[in-house]
Amino acid sequence: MTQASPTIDLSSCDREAIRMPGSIQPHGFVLALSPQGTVVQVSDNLERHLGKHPEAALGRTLADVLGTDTAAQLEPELTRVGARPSFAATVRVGASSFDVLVHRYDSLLMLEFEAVDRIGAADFRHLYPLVGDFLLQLSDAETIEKMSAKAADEIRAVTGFNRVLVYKFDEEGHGHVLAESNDGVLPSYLGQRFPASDIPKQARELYVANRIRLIHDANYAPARLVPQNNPLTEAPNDLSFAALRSVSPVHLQYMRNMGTLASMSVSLIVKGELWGLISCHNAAPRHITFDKRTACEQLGQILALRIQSRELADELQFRLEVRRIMVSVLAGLTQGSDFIENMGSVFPELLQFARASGAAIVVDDRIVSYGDTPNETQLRELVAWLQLNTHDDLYYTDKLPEQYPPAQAYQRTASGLLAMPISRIHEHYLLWFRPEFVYTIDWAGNPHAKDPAQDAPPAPLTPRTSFASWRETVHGASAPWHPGEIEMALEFRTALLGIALERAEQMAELAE
Ligand code: BLA
Repeated sequence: MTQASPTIDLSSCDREAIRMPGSIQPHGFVLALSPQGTVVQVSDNLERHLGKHPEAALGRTLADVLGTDTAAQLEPELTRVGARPSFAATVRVGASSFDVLVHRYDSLLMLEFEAVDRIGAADFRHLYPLVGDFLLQLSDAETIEKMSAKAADEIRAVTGFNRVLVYKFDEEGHGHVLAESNDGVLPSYLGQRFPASDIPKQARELYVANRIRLIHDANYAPARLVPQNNPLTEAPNDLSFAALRSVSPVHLQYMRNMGTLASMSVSLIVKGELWGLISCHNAAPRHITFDKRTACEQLGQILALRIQSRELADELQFRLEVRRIMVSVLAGLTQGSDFIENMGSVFPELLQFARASGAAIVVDDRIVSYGDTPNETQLRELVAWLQLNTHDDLYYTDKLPEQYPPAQAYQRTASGLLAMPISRIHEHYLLWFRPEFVYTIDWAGNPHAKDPAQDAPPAPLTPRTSFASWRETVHGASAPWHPGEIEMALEFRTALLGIALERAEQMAELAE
């Protein structure tokens, strides 16, 4: 494995203009036509593919550059062209065959010629049964993990990549490998986590617009566009939708460092946002033809739609379950006479209610706690801080040590806090704690499970450093509080205050 090149600047990842690299990947070539049908820009690898000097093609027609037969084959396909590449034809020029993709951008008609091994035209007929079978398979899978695993298997079968990962982003953009299909050539990354910074913001934005990308050989030398800028606008070409767009050198280095020379990723868009990626890798360079890429893109769309409906159903299920627990807790609370004892008896449900690992009730001098919580002194200090600093019906954070530095002392048990004042008059609190997320992860089957801090520092731009930096990023943070949990907790509080009020009235009646 190579080390990251010292010339690569990692501080400006978010600013790299990846849509305008001014070059393409050299396994194909580009001819850009003006609205009048003249070649006005070409890639400088024309010589290699066509045996023609790039300058000699400028100012000429398609027929001049490709021959009249090929031009005649292509021209009818160039009349209705949109901003996304569509397949025009498979053409033969000299001894080589090319799939030609065409799209219109920046007032240019962009023709991309991808070298292919086969002689005949690309064939899309196999797509229909494939997509139909996949839909059926997905309807049998109950969980998002199982659906993702099926998608990974299917995409590996279509493309022959060594490894296919289904990668999900969390609210902060960090990634988590949910499913994997692997032929054993490359290491497994199942369960692995990566920081948001591994796929910078502008790349994610591009991946929402353009849902598939292929890197054919991470060792490639880019082919530059001639002239360098779009001659009609004098500005760098926007290659957002060009299938041959040259990719970020930082990412190419990352790929070389991880021992993968080819990659393809398919965006998973759920409710209009980048939910995750299907990310494929190969140890050796690999080309996937447009017809197969189209199949993968469609499988990705089907998976994303199924994920969307599954998430909606899971959310409803989750709310029902939380409500069921809430009702049973409230029923338990009306049993005995001592409120605190009553609360103590429903602790296990209380934990389940908030998916917490510790809970405590603080009522004046009395503290009752259950599960993993800070100690009594720490709890008192925390409540004193809450009284001074929080004034809402509910306070919650998944980064307590950041908000309240003394919690650094016990962040492993309590990085997340949900605090509920349970009296309108007194300073009484119900507290739930969530542990530091890093330590709750199930690393089963993951070869990278051991603590990286104990090893020599890993080389930059590798999944190993990514994992270490992910750990760094999520230090002192718990799993986030789910909006459904917060809503239910507020409802729970209202019910609890109602019970307390009823109790107080009963006591008053008794006293009369
Ligand atoms: C792009 N980074 C990507 C992509 C992935 C990853 C999947 C999409 C491109 C593709 O299909 O290959 C990240 N790939 C991973 C990770 C694993 C993996 C985490 O296989 C783990 C198994 N990358 C960095 C840093 C920078 C960076 C520090 O790690 C910042 C300069 C940049 N990554 C970067 C850029 C792109 C990218 C700029 C966009 C590439 C492009 O489309 O031009």
